[in-house]
Amino acid sequence: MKTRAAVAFEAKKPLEIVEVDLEGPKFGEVLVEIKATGICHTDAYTLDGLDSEGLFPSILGHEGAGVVVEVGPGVVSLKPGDHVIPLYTPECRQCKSCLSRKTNLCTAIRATQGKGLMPDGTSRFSYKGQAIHHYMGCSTFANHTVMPEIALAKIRTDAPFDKVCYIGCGVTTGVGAVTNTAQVEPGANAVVFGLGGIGLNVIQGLKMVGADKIVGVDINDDKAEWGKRFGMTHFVNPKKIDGDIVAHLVELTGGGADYTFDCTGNVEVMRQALEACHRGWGESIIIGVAPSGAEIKTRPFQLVTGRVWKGSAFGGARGRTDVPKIVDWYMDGKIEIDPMITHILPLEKINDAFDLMHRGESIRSVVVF
Ligand code: NAD
Ligand code: AHE
Ligand code: ZN
Repeated sequence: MKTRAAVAFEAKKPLEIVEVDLEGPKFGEVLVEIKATGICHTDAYTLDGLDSEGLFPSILGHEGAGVVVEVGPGVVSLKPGDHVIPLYTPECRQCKSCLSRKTNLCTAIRATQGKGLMPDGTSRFSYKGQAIHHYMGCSTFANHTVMPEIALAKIRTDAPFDKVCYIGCGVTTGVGAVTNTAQVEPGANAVVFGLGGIGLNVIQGLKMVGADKIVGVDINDDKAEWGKRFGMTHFVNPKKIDGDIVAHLVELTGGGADYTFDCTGNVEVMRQALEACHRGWGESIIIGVAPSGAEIKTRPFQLVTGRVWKGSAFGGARGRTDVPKIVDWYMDGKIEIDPMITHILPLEKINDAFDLMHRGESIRSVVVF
């Protein structure tokens, strides 16, 4: 079939809207009509050529929601008409990682996914006879995509696509980093670095679990109001304080934070986040994705004296199990999504979404098909 897609033909070039060819679903695969997709900073990072796994040409996008159109042979858990959220972290429930119960990082199809291919080692997308890579196993910047069954979460049919698509990455990543990875307890104090589409969801997760002091740190003053809107109690712009940001935050949190979260992808900020933790027990969670080749550093003494460095991918969520529950949280008013979706655009305007993000003017832009 033909479908409309925004194709990344080259790094650092705008996406081009073209009609691509899409092969139907093979064994264990599902054809999905994407109804809406968010634009996450990770899409921009890959488009900017910063991802060591970045491939071109490809169809980016990993924060979508849509409807099952057709299922391939062997598919048992989905049928045409089901509403789904694509999962860049699948949940096969059979691999060593899934069975360990220690991680959400399912390994069933990770190798081919990282090569921009379906599990059988081929692509379903092509343009003028040339194969186009899939992205993060999702490629939601296309009106239709093919996904493995294990990478689709079935969700309730009354949830609005243009809101719950955000659960496909940003909401789950932010809230899940608090509830799954850090397991923040009521009364804890926390510092969140970077108040964008991820950081604000960390803040709403912290509020939800009953954190006490919630400090937001951002170099963009406009983010202060946004943070307060979702539960931030204190705002710090590192450019506007006298002296060292770490010392400032340690003082503000009465000796250091119980939990800190990096939602910037900047390795200098990651170090600040670790060092702003309380001696003896503070935990720092890295969520931000750093450019290819970047490395983190700190004095080992920081760890010897009890600070803990952790990372979190997709908020530690097991997608097929947890995503439908997070959709329920949204539908029941336990978490908010609507105010964070600052821009709704047609596919033809998708490059504007990247510009808005780079200028710090959006929280989340969503493309509706
Ligand atoms: P965003 O662009 O919406 O927000 C980033 C925020 O960080 C902005 O408000 C910006 O002003 C702020 N910032 C930039 N430099 C800063 C600095 N030096 N100090 C303080 N604040 C600073 O991006 P996003 O969509 O929220 O994504 C944030 C990061 O999380 C990205 O690196 C993205 O790739 C990553 N991410 C990771 C996962 C995961 O599973 N681990 C999932 C989604 C996104
Ligand atoms: N491909 C990059 C790393 C990119 C990365 O860390 N991705 C996160 C999700 S970001 C979503 O917006 C992730 O889940 N990583 C786990 C995984 O298995 O990819 C690189 O450095 O090679
Ligand atoms: Zn993302």
